[in-house]
Amino acid sequence: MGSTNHPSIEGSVHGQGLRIGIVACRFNDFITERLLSGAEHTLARHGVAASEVAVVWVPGAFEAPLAAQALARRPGISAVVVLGAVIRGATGHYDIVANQSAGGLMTVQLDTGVPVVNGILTTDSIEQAIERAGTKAGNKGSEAAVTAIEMASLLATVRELDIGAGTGNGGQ
Ligand code: INI
Repeated sequence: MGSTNHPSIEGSVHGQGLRIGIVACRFNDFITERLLSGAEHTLARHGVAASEVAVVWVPGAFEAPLAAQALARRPGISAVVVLGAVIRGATGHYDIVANQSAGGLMTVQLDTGVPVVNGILTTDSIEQAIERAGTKAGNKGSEAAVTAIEMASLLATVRELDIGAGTGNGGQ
């Protein structure tokens, strides 16, 4: 992308050598089991070894940020994928659960510097959740897995970039 003579960087989708943590929510597990299956298959297809994937189950989306933080703090973790389903029709506190979990995940990735991919579905109905869990709207677990690989790759590349040194910012 771009036409000027400077490095233009995108992450790759090659997952060899990456170590991925997955947080899966038991709430609405009819949906989240399918998201997990999509994520696991996609990681494998992109070269992530099964031995380098750890799946951690939590009760619901509200608990996901804390588990994601614990995984992200483990040395060697390349990225964390979070899979859940918050369905408006099924809950009175939909907005709280959906917003707090998303905000918490963002905080974790910014605090730790480890990509945390939000694969928590937020839908108005169970039907919409099913559509996004391996039927007509694809599988958001698979998409989250690819995003995790891309962001892990991107950050590794950016951290190795040979720019900034000697420009007065200490190469930070
Ligand atoms: N958790 C979800 O992951 N999805 C939901 O749709 C949901 N609903 O419907 O309330 C939900 N609630 C549980 C919540 O995540 C916590 O586990 C609970 O509040 C205990 O902290």
